[in-house]
Amino acid sequence: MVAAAAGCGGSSTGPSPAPPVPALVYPEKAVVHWQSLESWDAATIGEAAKSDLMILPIERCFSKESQGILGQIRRLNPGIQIIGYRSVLSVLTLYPDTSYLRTTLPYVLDYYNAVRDDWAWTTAHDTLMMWKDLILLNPIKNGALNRDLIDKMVGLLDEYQAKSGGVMDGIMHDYFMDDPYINPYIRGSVIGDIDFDGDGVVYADDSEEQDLFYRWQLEYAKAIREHFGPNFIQIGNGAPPQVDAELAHLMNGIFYELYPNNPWGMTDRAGLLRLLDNQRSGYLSKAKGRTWSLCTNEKGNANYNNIFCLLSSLLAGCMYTEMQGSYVFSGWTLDVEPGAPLGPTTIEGKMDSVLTVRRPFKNGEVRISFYDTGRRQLWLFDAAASRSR
Ligand SMILES: [Ca+2]
Repeated sequence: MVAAAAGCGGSSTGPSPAPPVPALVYPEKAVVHWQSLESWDAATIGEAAKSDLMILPIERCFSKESQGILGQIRRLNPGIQIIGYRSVLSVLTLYPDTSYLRTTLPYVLDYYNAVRDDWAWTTAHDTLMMWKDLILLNPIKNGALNRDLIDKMVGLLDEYQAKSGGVMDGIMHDYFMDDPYINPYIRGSVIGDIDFDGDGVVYADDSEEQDLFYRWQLEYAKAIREHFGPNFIQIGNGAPPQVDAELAHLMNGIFYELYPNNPWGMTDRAGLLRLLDNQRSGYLSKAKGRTWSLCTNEKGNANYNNIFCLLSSLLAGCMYTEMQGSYVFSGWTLDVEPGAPLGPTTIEGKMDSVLTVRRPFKNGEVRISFYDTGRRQLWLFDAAASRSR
């Protein structure tokens, strides 16, 4: 744990000899906080330090205003992993006040400038936006994969890691895409069609362009792996890491957004079965001796989605977070103390009647069951199960 205490995350000089991180406390917590840390008091810092992993926007990881608080958290929990969140293949438009960015969030400004010549343009020469203020970058340059862009992104990450003493233990990619996504709310304001390679054939009709779009994302993840080594944790959001073994193998964990339904509306049963399947041995690669997936749902509340995330994490051997309507960490409210797992997760029953997923722990049993429709029927930690054993 000395390496983590010293703030050493990934290394550009090769694999760091990090020991496996044993999970000592179940359930395993992860903090997800996509805002400034400035308002965190001692109590919040103490609660955050109870987690195994913490995800912050990449620019917040590298901000001087965060360093004191991140240092306190590392002192309280030397095993915690600090992960920088950044959107895949895109850049935010800049607010006019760049002097604030220069002093407080310099990574935002340097990243913006680094990729300034890589914006994607539509057939009508409009900027290609994915979300409000988020511009898609072009994965294709001169008809081939835009490797310059990958080099610039990895190079800037390396520069900031070095300057900060390796503050980040890994990166979260938000999110991998099968195809470019333009949010329906802004589609009306994006004029023209997608044509990354500018050959006059729009993306929807250009299979070579489609292939390069996806391939770029794989090569980006591969470049980060090669540069920062096997113990630099990569966590992927989006559908591809859940279904594509090639991409999953480049990842060490999956960020399950809006779990169990995910943004594309799976049934609760399908969500849990997918989670369990993804955590099978060998699908994701290990970093620091383990994988780093987490169940999240910002539409959470204690008795529904948050507890479902917690129970699912115990079944799948991953982490969970609690959220109350936003990506702002506000502490822990659930109180489940299962102790260590005593055996593997088992699935009983049938898809056309009731399906039950269970796992024994020292202090009881996790049990989740579903109706034939895939809707959840029962989800609990049953402490009585240990007394009857
Ligand atoms: Ca084209």
